[in-house]
Amino acid sequence: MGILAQLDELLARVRRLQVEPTTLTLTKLGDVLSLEWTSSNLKLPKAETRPTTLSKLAEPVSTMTAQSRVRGTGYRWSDEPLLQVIHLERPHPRETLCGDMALVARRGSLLRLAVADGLGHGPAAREAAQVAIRWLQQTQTERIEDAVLTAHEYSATTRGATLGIVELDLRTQTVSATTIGNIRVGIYQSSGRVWSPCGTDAVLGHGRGSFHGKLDVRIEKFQLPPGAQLLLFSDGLSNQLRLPFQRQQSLEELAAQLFASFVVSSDDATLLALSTSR
Ligand SMILES: [Mn+2]
Repeated sequence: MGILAQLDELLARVRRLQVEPTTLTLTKLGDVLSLEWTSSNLKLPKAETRPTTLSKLAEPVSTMTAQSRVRGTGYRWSDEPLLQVIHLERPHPRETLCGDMALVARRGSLLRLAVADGLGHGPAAREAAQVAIRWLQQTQTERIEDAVLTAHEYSATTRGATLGIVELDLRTQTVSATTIGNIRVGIYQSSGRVWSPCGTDAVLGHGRGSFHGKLDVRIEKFQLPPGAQLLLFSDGLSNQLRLPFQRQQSLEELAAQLFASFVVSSDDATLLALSTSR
């Protein structure tokens, strides 16, 4: 499929979210064209009614706050027509800046994704997330372990952040991932979550240099099953997050549905969704 056909299909999908993309960016990297759309005020679908057994456990969900100020960004690549990434974020209801930040960076056959959640919310949380993501951006060519340790070191001057980071090898469909603190990383299929890395219960930027605070970066690998979705999300979305029973038309719609159904009203919220099959 040529990039123009992809663009057509993409615009049709984004239009189904009842919004025109505010910006559309085409970038040429060698032979590969990358396409990125951004919309600063996505309209979300109605939250899906959750089954009673789950809703008892679930955290309260405010559709009021979910319906506004959701920023969406989508990524496609001309040489990988089935690969796509969607990033949705919304700041804490009382803040203007989101204290979560995300990274989507492709280098040849490697795609690196990250979500950083600055502790608390507001400008200081944003700064912590920004420093972590900036250093992860600058260390893309390094091994994930080294990239995380560098981000950890430079985050020491901030209030700290939690982190989820994933690298997908597009040739082998192998996912390498870890989490530092409570960012959720998971591979989901229709039956539910099939895999999550164990990660480390720590905070990026905290305890640097101290004996007990030494950051243990544990990278785990998993083969991405065909048709699965890879999700990264901050604790602004409920840990109860599951794929909806009704299959969505597109990744854009799936991400918007998940965001609307599982966003919590008391925090910044970020969802990164990757699919290699729709
Ligand atoms: Mn948070």
